[in-house]
Amino acid sequence: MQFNTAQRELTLKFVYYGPGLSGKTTNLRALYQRVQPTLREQLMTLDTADDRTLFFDTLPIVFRAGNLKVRLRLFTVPGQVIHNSTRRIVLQHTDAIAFIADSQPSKREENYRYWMNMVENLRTNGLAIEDLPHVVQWNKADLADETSRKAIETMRREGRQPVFEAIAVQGIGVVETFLGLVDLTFARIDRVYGLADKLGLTRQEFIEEVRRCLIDPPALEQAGSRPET
Ligand SMILES: Nc1nc2c(ncn2[C@@H]2O[C@H](COP(=O)(O)OP(=O)(O)O)[C@@H](O)[C@H]2O)c(=O)[nH]1
Ligand SMILES: [Mg+2]
Repeated sequence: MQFNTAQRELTLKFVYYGPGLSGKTTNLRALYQRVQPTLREQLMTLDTADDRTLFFDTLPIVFRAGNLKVRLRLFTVPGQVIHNSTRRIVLQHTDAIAFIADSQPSKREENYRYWMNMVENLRTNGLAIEDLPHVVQWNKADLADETSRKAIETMRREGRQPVFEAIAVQGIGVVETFLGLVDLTFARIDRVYGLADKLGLTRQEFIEEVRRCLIDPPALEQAGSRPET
């Protein structure tokens, strides 16, 4: 988190992590479509960039909340095994993580491997997943089977983090995941930095401002996550 008191500017970094092809880039594309055009900057993705050194996607969203300027910087990591050093670098100074798991039964093992890979890469950056706001999105719900649904239910019951289901390619569940992460992140940095006091902005007001950035935002209860983590 960067908080520039003089400029009243808050910058938060969100990383979408997960195995290759789980739908991280698709999440950012779908979200981009739902952000009010005046507030979104360029979405840069590897698929469209000619520059081969660009190994991640990035989507900045800039808006005002009260008299505060908020910059949300969303990143994805490349999933391929060979890009681990890039994943590690993208994770530096991250404020929050959306782990995009693939609901296809054949991807069970890979989801787990990439979760462990993320934990390890966080550790080398001096970060711990337990201390970071994070949500899990089970994407490709259209390709899930009974065993995937059971795994998702189990994870929900364990209650370590908010769990969302999505079909990112149809734009389903994408905004809910994002808002869940925003909410959790604000709660966390408020607790650590007393942000609400410093900004004169409550968590509810903050999430309302973020919802205002979106076209056709979901109802609050759908976007909600657990109240405190
Ligand atoms: N069936 C299905 N396909 C999806 C879904 N989300 C993404 N995809 C497809 O999965 C492939 C990989 O998606 P992409 O976003 O590039 O994955 P990334 O490697 O995690 O960035 C693409 O062909 C997407 O169209 C989904 O919810 N359902
Ligand atoms: Mg991608």
